[in-house]
Amino acid sequence: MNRTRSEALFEEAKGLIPGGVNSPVRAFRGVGGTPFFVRRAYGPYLEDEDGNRYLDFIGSWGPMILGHARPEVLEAIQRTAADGTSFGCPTARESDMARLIRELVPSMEMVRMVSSGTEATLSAIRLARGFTGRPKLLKFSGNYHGHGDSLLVDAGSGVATLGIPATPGVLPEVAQQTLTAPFNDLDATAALFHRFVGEIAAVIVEPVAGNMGCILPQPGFLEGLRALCTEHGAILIFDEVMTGFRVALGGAQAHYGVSPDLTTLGKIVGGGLPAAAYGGRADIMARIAPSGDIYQAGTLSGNPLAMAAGITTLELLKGMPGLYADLSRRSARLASGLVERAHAAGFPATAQSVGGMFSIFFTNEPVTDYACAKRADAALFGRFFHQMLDRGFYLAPSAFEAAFIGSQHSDELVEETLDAAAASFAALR
Ligand code: KE4
Repeated sequence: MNRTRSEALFEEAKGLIPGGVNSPVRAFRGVGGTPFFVRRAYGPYLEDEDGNRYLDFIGSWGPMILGHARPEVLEAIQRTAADGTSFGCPTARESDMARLIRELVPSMEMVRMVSSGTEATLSAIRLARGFTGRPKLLKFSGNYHGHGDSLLVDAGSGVATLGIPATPGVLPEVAQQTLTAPFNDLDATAALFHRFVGEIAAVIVEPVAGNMGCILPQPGFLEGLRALCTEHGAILIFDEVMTGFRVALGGAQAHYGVSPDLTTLGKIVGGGLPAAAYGGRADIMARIAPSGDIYQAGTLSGNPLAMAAGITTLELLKGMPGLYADLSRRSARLASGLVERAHAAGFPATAQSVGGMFSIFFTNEPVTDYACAKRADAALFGRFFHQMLDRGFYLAPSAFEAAFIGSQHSDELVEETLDAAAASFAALR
C-alpha cells in the first residue's frame, strides 16, 4: 500500500509533537512501521491521507460502537453547536445524561461527568481514599486505568509488594501506596488484604481486561473481589471506561451480575467526543464537592456537545435490543476463526471475546493474566498486523490491546476479515 503522504506527515509531526502523536499507542511502536494519518471515516471504515481504506477494528479505541460519522450523532452535535459550544454553567442536558447513565447502570446512583477516563479513575480513587480515610489502592498487573500517578505503578518484586514507579516522574512514596496482584488471582488479592489490614481504600479492576489484550475474568473472580471488599470495608471500583456499553448495555457489571461501589465510564459515553464519568453509591458520591469535602472539578465537564453526542449514542444503543447478542456472536466468530486459520498455517494461537471486544494471542497456553499474555509471540502479532493492514484491515497496533467491533461490522465483513487472515497467515509461513 502507498502511504507516502502519511509518512511525510509523520516526519513533520515528530518535530512538533512528542513522537509525532498525541497518545503513544498511535505511533505503532508495538507493531513497528509508520502510522497512517486519517483523513476521514464513515461507518466501519477509516480512510487515510493516501486514500487507502481500512476496515476499522479499533473505533477510536472504543467510542465508535455505532460506526464513524453516524448521521444521528452528527445531527445532534450540529444542532447543539448552533446554540453555543460551552458555557461553564449547569445545563438540563447534564441531568439527562446522569439520568440515562443511572437507568443503564443502576449501581451508579449519582454521577459526575469529567472529560477523560484518566480523570474519571483518578477522581474515583481520591474519593475512595477520602471516604475511607485509608491510603492504599489495590490494582491488577496489566490493567490500565489511565495515566494518574497512583496507577502508573509496577508490582514490587517479591517480598517488597509495595508498588514502584512505572515511569519517571511518579514519586516512590506515591507508588508505594499502590499494591498489585495478578489478574484473576483471588488468593494473592486476599493475601494483600490480610497483610495490609485496614489500609486498603479501594480495589480498582477492569472487569474484562482490555489493556493486555482482551482477557476475561475467570468464574468467581469478580464475585470474589466483591466479597473481599465488603468483608474488609474497601470500595470496589469497576473501571468500565472500555467495557461500559461495550460488553453489554449495562456494562460488564450487568453481563457478570456483580455490582461495584463505584464505576468509571469513558469512550462510548461521549459518543466520540471528550466525555467520561464516575459514579456509584449515593452515600459515597455525596462526599464530592460541592455537596461534600472531597474536591474535583473540570472546565469542560458535561460539555454540551459531548452530552449531545453521548446521549444520542446511548439512546440509539437502547433502541437496538439485539445488538449485543449480534456483537457477541460476531466477536466469537472472529476469535475462533482467527485461531482456526492460525493453526491451519502452523501458528500457535488462542483468543478471547465478549460482547464487542476480542483479542488473539499467539500462544497455545490459556491466557488468564499479564504474565501469560507477555509469553505470547508479540513479534508474530506485529507481522500479522501489517499483513492485515496491507490488505485493508486495521487490527489493534499492539499485542496488548483489545480489538473492537460495532453495529457496522456485518457478518459479511467478518467473513471477509477471516479470508484476509487466511491469506495473511499463508504469507507468514
Ligand atoms: P483516557 O484517559 O485515555 O480517556 O482513558 C484511560 C483509560 C482508563 N481505563 C481503561 C480501562 C482504559 O482502557 C483507558 C484508555 N484506553 C486506551 C486504550 N487501551 C486508550 C488509547 C490511548 O491511550 O490512546
